[in-house]
Amino acid sequence: MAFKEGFFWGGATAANQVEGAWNEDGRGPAMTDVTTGGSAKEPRKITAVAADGSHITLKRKEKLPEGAHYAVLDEYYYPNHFGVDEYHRYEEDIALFAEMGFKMYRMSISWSRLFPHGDETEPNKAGVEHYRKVFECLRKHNIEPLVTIWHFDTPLYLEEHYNGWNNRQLVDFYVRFAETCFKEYKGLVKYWLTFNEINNTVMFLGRGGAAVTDEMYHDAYQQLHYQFVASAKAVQVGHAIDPENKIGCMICGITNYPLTCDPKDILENRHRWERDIFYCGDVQCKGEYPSFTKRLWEERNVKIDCTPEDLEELKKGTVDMYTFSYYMSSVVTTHKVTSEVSGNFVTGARNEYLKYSDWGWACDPDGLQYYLEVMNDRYHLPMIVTENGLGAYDKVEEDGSIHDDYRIDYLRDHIAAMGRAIDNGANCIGYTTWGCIDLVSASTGEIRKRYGFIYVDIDDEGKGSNDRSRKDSFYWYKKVIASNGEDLA
Ligand code: BGP
Repeated sequence: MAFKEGFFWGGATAANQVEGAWNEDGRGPAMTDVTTGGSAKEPRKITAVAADGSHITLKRKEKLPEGAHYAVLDEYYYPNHFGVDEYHRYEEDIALFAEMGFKMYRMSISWSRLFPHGDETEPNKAGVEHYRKVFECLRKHNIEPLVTIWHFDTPLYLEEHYNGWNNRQLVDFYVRFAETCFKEYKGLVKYWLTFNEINNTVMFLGRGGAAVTDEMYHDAYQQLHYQFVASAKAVQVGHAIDPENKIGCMICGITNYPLTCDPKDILENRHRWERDIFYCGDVQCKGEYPSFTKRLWEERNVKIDCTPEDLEELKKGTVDMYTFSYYMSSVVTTHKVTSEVSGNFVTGARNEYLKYSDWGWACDPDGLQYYLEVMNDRYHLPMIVTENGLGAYDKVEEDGSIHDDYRIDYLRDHIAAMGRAIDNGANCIGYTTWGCIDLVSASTGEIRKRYGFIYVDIDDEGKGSNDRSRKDSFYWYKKVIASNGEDLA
């Protein structure tokens, strides 16, 4: 009963994690192209050449030393260079999505495929035409594209020569990129997201218990501010080009719980929601910084570049829908934690009521229901769950079949929870599972952390036939969609 006619069932990917073809048809590199593979235990590295010519590696977010430059080095393997080759195989993959009955496919446009350096005034035609063909193919199959304009892939040139999002000029470069997308794909694409998991910039700080300096907080809030302004301007441009456009924010959604009923934990938990979740959502949905901003900035001596004109832009550029990823919940406490877990950019106490994935992510469908209900009350906007899924090891049987009942269980429970939230009034209009086809993991760079309904025969070193095959979950999801969420068995 929960899902209305026309509910957007589908799946989601991001350009840098599926496309490959990293240096084809004029595409410029992005940060992921100088990022090695890793694992849950071994973080991915960023490769560079130091001023003296020696090869060095950096941690994510670590600043490039004076005189150094990012570089692809022969001694490393870069999984995003090949992805799962979707750049060349999109027709086959979209046909498989259509076979499952997808109503919506969430994908992103690689910024550096359209603007190889990011600061050009004219786009790279080959890049523009590539996505036109992809959208036409989706339309042919009656699949509505949902397009993320920025999914973690600022052109490397902008990172190196402009200091990335610390520089206000990025706002204009981004808006030019977004405007190009709105103009070129008018009539083909109607649903857009400005920034993927925009709140990661702040949520990521202190991951794994690392010390976070005031300067790091300053940079994070400054980068976010420029992204908010860029997003707000893009929303206005998008509406002006086509009033039919529906443009959303995309928040990394984590449901936080207090570990104890100690009022200090309750307050700490509330403040975690404010910093990690509401801060970005409020700016993008309500058009102004929330009242707790002052406290957040003062706590960390943050003074950002923010003009009265910027605040006007934020007011004028609020989003049309609230979208978010949801994988897990997290536990917050002021007490000493004896049993810790970390996953998806957060660290917290273990929740004894939940099961954890092989990568330490808490599986918590009720948390999805809770999240949807909270956001429904707060923003009164249509919502889409734009990412949800289970990263797991899959085993291919001798006959080629893949029995991924653990994935089916995870998705079934989350769809049921989403249904309960809708029954309780939440205006959720769509659900695009993450990694509907196996892809390169964003956090670890692994392929073996698989999310797909569609298996891709490739390993972490890029070896394999790259052939596609259907997992059990493929047939299951097909049934779910055909019954509009009624048949979850
Ligand atoms: C989100 C990102 C995605 C995706 C997903 C799964 O944070 O938006 O790009 O990768 O998480 O994470 P991972 O790939 O690290 O398993």
